[in-house]
Amino acid sequence: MQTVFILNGPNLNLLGKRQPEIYGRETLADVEAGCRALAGELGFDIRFAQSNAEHQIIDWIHEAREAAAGIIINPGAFTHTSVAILDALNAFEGPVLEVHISNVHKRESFRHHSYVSLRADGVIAGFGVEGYVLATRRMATLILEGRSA
Ligand code: CA2
Repeated sequence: MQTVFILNGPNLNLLGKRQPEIYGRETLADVEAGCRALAGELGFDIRFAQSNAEHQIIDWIHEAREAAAGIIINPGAFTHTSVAILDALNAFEGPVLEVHISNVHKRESFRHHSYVSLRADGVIAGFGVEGYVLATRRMATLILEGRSA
């Protein structure tokens, strides 16, 4: 069975515990459960992970080169700063989807630019944690398209 990596960057471990007006009340464990259930219905497995360390996220993206059919990533604040994560994603051949819980374009101007968007095949922002589920569904389509290409 194919695996999709769902990677989360800094501070997302606080989801559901702080700033619910921006990020909602669901925890990252709730998000993982929702994605896992849908992925199961769609016929693939997920590996769901979060780290506050940039090098850890880069190492997971490198692992994905051998182990994942696609990557869904919410890089947190690294979205706006990390050329290193962009470089790692550029070395991954499968589909990449970028997710943001909040609508970054409605927030401070430093959140309007994403290095990761230069690689992402699709971007979801402002759909709350539902964005992860929508990305999981879209990933199934992209993986199927990849198989027939
Ligand atoms: O909207 C998103 O998903 C972000 O990637 C979240 C990042 C932020 O730096 C990006 O600009 C947009 C911040 C993640 C912090 O997550 C928290 C969750 C709950 C409480 C506190 C922080």
